[in-house]
Amino acid sequence: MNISPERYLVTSALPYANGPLHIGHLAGAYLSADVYVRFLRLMGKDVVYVCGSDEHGAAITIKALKEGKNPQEIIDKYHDLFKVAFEKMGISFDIYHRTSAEIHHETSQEFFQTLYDKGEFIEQESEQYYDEEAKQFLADRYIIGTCPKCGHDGAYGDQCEKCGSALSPTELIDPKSTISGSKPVIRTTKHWYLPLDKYESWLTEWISTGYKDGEHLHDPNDWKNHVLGQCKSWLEGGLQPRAMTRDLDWGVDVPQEIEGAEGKKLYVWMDAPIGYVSATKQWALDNGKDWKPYWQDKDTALIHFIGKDNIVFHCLIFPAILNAHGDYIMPLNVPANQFVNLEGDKLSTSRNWAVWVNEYVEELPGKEDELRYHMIKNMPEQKDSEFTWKGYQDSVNNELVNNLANFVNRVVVLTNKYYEGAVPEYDENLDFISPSTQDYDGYHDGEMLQLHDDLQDLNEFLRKFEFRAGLRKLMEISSQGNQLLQFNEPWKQIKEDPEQVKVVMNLALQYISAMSVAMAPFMPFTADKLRALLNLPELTGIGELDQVLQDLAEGEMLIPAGHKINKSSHLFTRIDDNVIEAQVQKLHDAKAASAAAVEAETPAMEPIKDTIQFDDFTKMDIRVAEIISAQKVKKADKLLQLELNMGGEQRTVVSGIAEHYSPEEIIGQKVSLLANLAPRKLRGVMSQGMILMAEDSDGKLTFVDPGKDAEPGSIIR
Ligand code: B3M
Ligand code: ZN
Repeated sequence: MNISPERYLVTSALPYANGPLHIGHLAGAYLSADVYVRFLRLMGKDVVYVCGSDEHGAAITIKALKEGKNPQEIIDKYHDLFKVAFEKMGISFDIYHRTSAEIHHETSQEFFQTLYDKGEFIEQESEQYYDEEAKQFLADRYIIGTCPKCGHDGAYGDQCEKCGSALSPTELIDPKSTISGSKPVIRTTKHWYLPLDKYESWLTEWISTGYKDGEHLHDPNDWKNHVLGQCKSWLEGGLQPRAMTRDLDWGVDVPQEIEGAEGKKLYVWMDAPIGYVSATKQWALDNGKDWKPYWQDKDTALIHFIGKDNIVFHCLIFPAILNAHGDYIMPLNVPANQFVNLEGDKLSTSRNWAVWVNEYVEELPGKEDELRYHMIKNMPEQKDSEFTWKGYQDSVNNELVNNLANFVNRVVVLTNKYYEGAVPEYDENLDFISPSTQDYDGYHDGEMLQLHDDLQDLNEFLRKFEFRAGLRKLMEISSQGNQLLQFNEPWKQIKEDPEQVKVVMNLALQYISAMSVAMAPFMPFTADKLRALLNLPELTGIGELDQVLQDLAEGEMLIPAGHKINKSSHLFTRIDDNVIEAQVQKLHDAKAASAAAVEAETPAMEPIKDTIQFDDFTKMDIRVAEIISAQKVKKADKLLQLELNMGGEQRTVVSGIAEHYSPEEIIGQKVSLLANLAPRKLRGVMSQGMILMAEDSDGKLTFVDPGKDAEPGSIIR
């Protein structure tokens, strides 16, 4: 594998434009990628970082249906929200694109056409659910019914969210279309499939050895274990042909030249990853560049940042598509993250258990780096992690304020106090004990080399996608800086040994200068603040870390003697308890409100009684009857005595409806009568049957009305 590729193409998963962004998304695919690309740029690498909104698929149309809007309104709304959230959080895409763009439709159609022309697809007929009222085939997510595994009655056609089972729509008991509510029927439809089974052997070799077509493309040891594990388990389970088209009315059209394309769209997982390519094309157009080397030159490192739920698509299906096309490189790595939980529970959009990025940046403005810091520190790199507001507060108060901001503040304040803000010149030959090496020799130089090595370690962590460790290293450097001051106590020494203090203060200033660059991948806004405080040039973000390393290796100063810095201002401020308490309260309130809304929408239903056989049902004789007279039953508030016309005969029935209907208003009402119920005496009146009534959750009764045209005496079955 080439460890210093000519260029990098870095992607973050395209978020579905059907709901706002929460901190779990942020930590999964965006902060990780952003730290990485900022680092690469600071090391002078050629890197393009692309992303955009995923605007197709059932995820979008279902949301539109729920909100009574059209899909275009939905994608516009969330695309705009994403752009604001990402920008505010400093996610430094080179382009944030969208899959509804024309260039994307063209690009994905070309892809499809190429695969089609090369004979890579197989055509297959399948039986699929069709909604006769809505006149359309139903995507798996459009069908709900009862889970055959656990009995949950809201299971989707592809998955039961209660028990987690993967399902196919035909397994659902009592399926219903979510579009019209009607019962769907099975129809035959034809689609183009990518025969993944055919690619299984090269995919297996590529994943487990890094070799493809005799070429060594990557070292599998560089891939995360959980990513390899998921791939291997898919491969061991055997790959199946996968449909690359859908019967839908929202998405990228199958190229119309292809016979049978009418009404068919590309499967969203066929078009979405090609969104990375079309975004790169648009970026190239906007910047006068060529997009091709980024996707087609072997010297490019293609890296996909995603959450763990997207692994199979990025490690198996998309590579298979790229390979089938023939002109494209394979991803060098797919450093997927696991999930973030929130205050002890899974993040959930539907239960409104989330910290929403757009709300965070509004409610805690200027604290973007605090969130970045805390999320990177707890990034779910290898296993799920947990966000708590208390943990966030501790990170800010104990680490950012007490360690980092405190160190910087002491250095800046003392420099202003002792040297009127000018970086002190020092005597290079002045030797004294070093806290880190316990050595008397070449104190300043030794510390500078130590700093170099620490930054080199930090680099190495970031290169290996170990962002938590990289951040820890940064904070260790800051702690060492604090120790430097603590150990040498310049505030005491300034009287006794001012020459020694100059060495210490000069060194401390070199430290914070180095940190103003090294922190930029993690906390770009704070890096800018610190640069301003030090009166150093604003970061371009290009090549500066590389320069710092070179300077340190060569003993060059990062901030020269005599350079004037600015007056102190605080990099971070403490987060008070009330801020945290308010956020936790808000979480619980939002969750309660959404639970209440769900309950209001779906009144608790009484459980269905035990199954009966058809024979049991046919024993009941239910007839249409008409009320011809009604009167109150003496000494019984609830009962009415009714005379019914049942066609050939007349019946007397006593019914418990007096609290719901007055005798006058029901004359002429057609009812459903259980006519062969054994007669029973009620308050001295023989009742010959029972009128069927519907009872709502408030206990209100209404007639089961067979309709005014129903003939008295007709059988109901
Ligand atoms: N939109 C799924 C998701 O948001 C999907 C990712 C596409 S990446 C090409 O998790
Ligand atoms: Zn289930």
